[in-house]
Amino acid sequence: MGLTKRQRTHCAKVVDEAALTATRIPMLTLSHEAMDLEDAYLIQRASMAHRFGRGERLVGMKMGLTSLAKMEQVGVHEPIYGHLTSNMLMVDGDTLFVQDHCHPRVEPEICFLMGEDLEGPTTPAQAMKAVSGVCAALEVIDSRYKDFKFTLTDVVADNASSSRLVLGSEIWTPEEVDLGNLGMILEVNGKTAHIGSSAAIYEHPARSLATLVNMLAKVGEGLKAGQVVMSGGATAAVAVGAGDHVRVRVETLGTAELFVGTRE
Ligand code: OOG
Ligand code: MG
Repeated sequence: MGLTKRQRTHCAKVVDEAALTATRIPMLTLSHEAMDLEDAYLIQRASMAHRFGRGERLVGMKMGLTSLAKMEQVGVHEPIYGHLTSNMLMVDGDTLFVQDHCHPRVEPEICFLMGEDLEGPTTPAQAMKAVSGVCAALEVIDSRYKDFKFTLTDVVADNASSSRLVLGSEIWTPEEVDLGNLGMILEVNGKTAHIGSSAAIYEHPARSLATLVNMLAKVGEGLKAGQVVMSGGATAAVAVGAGDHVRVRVETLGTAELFVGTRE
């Protein structure tokens, strides 16, 4: 670890306040060059502690940068994970308020609902045995860094840009659907913005899930029954603004949608 505990505590407060107040900040690594990946995940966890202190609950985890399109868009080529909290959950068809975000982007995903606790090491097939449901999902990401630009450690410290998630209303059991190659279409205002496949999500969304569990096992953690897991954007994310309507259509699984508006 390159940073002191005091420096990590400071960084956690900076990213937490930036998210809370929707304020764009300079990359942490500009002032904390020595930050390594271990520091970054410790900062992420310390920033979550601020959220839990305000009454937010952990509802699940997400994988990020699991598709080539996502990696290329942000210039970081390594999968990462982040924490999902109760304040991030939106109901299918809800409105996202621009004032609550720095520069929101939306991406099409597939989400797992955990039916059982799951700890690594695991394989994709084993991990799927702990899944009780799958659904189409939209993730709203909102890097707190200026110009949406960051390094690997910066984005990890910023909780993998997590901001909101919308789960589709149709829940399927994993036995009912082959997740290997489902078509995924991201529509903005009724027009196709990106076309992808679930195969783009780390070759298979189940592989993304297993990788998450194996990453968590390295720090002695796992997933709990009832948690949700976002497997990662299948295509590049699209920037959205007030007035937009965004919908993902996933073959077989159905849709998830949100509106973007301005709080009066
Ligand atoms: C990092 C978050 C990545 C995904 O699905 O790939 C992510 C970012 O792009 O800002 O959520
Ligand atoms: Mg995502």
